Amino acid sequence: MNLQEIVTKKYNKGIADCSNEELYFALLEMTKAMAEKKENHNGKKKLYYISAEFLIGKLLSNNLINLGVYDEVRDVLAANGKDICAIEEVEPEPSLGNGGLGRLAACFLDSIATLGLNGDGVGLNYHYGLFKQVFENNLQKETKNPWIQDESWLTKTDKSYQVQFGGFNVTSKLYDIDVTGYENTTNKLHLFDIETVDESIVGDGIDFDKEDIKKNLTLFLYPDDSDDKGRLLRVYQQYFMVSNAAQLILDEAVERGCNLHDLADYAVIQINDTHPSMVIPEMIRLLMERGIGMDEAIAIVSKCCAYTNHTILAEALEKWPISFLEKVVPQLMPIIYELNNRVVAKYDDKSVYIIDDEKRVHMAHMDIHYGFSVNGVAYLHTEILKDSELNNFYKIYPEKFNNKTNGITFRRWLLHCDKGLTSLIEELIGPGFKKDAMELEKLGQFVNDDAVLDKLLAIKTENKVVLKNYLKATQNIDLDENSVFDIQIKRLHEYKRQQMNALYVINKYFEIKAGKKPARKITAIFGAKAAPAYIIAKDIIHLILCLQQLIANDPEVSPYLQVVMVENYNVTLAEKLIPAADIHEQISLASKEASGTSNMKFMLNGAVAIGTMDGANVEMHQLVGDDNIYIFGESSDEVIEHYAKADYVSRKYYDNDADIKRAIDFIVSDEMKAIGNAENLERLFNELINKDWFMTLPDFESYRAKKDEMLADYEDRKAWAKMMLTNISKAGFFSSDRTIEQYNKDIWKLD
Ligand code: T68
Repeated sequence: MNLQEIVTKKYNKGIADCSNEELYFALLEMTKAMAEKKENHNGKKKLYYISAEFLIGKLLSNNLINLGVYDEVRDVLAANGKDICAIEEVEPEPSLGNGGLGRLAACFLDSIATLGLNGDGVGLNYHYGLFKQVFENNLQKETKNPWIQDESWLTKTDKSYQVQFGGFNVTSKLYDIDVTGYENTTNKLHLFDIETVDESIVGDGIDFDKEDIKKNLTLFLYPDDSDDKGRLLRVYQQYFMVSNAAQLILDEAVERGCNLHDLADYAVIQINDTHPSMVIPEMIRLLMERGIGMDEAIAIVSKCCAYTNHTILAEALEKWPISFLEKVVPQLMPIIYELNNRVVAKYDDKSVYIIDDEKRVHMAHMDIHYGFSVNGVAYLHTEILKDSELNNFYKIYPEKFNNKTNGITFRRWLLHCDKGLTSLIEELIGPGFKKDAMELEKLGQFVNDDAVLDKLLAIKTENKVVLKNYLKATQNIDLDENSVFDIQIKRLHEYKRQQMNALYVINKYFEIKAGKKPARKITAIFGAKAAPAYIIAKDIIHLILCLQQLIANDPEVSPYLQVVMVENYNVTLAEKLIPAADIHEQISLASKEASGTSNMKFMLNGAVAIGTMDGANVEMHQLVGDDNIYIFGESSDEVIEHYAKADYVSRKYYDNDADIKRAIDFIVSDEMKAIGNAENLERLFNELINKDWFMTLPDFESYRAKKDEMLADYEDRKAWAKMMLTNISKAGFFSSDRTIEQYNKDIWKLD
């Protein structure tokens, strides 16, 4: 049925007479029906990408693009006086992830379907996604973030499993979301839920009774894990996810003709970070229940499971106390003990044991011993895993380690979010880049073509105006499209160093006050959510919001400098911010950002990076060369050495560098305290001068100098446009289609 037919059936009126809301639901119905028709795979082997997070974002436009009907639908709507962008606004965003890891999983599903591979995602149907951020008195407040409506992308299936917890069991219900590949097959995202979840136990905020598991199991993405109750709930969620996944995998394999002994010919499981790691003992348990002996069960599962590591930050590598697992999943403990005993019998190096002396289970260790592949997410990250973080494992299993540099889906991050740029590219090199991203290289021939460079600059300005209008309408923020848009959007974390960007702003503020005015107004745009229990991260948000207010109200400075912190940064906002960026900030402390993926999105949309030699920035730099990226700061080797020697003292930088001292002192100045809270500002001040664990201060001078150089270069508009074009032309490598082809070739080996 076409749109008009659905509208007639649903509402008995014409498209022109429908509200945007009615049209959204009609399009939802149409899209789901179209996707269903394209289903079905008959490959023998199937991939299961298990992840606690799938940050899918809004789905309407993306599905219309992938199904090849976007232009047609847009035109039909326009002919009836309707604007497809306004209809997109009706869709609530499913924010089922925290950040990069969850968004990566969503990009991967898009590429898996686009490449026609037989692979589904498996996760949880959280009723409330990542909290909605609101600013009150320049502080972050968290509120709940519902996304499920009566009619939604979810389709309730008749699949249901029993999941046993210590002392009680639950019955699951499976919901599916179609994953449409770009002009190819449709796969599924399987999201498990239980029907006893009770949304009424939450007020307006995000607090709820963490102990009533039947009512809260899938209520929230990432319940606050700063206390034991929250941490236990995480374990319940993780086991619920993997027990369902394992049952589904075995059922489907048997349906396809598997006899369980040959499971590895039918199923491959990608474990996305350690959140799904319990799938290993659970699969072993289920195979034993079905009559397979322990040795063989372990061998089978070890041939099916592959693990992706996304971080070297120690606090994120999950270690669950045995007491937690005894309580939640007592049936797994004998298996986990056995898995550990086998390691202990073989190696006399405690650092590779699954269970440590403090009676904690190291989930990553289990994955490495009992999986066949371990991968990092960018070249540098994988090298660090091999050389230091996981070196003891690398020495045992060098053949298991491999790199898979992250990627992004160009459907969402170019075709959907930057339609102007997409048509310019198509005009120049034809449509081939939509299927083969490496064709973007062909843009290289236009670097000296003035007409092309002018068009590129004009598209950027248009995108800046679109962002300006959107932020005015939705957040009452005023932007100046003639200023430089310098954007840092990502989770708030000290290692990502938003605080260093804020110190730059303060320094610039002083320079302007002293009469040293920038050639053009600078708009420093931030977007970031802080984990609800991450105190210093919230203090950094407070600092940025206070600076925003202080500078906006200072007539001496505001013509030259503006700070904007957008509220509730999410995928939808990213889609508007990224195409409008001139400069993007990738300034993590070298060695700490495993890869980063916003760096790739910005590059593809013609922004120029200022960044450290960290994560995938290293590969970006290699692709575009010194002349098209602004690199500063200490190298990862130098940083790792500082940690090893414990020789960094932030106080020395504060005492010896007048600019640094002036900027940091300003945080606790009377002007700032008149706007913000002394407690938050003082805590941040003390953290910076006494600890600064992620070494902001040693890199500050080189950062400041590099950014000033960049801003000066921006004034040569032609030279800048060349850099933009070069970045776009080299972005093909970062397509998630390339990443997925590599996963398939080296790890999954699907037909
Ligand atoms: C990110 N990790 C990496 N983790 O930080 C980023 N972790 O460099 C990388 O590009 C991205 O993964 C994709 O590989 C995360 O996003 C989490 O969100 C997370 C959440 C809970 C616990 C641990």
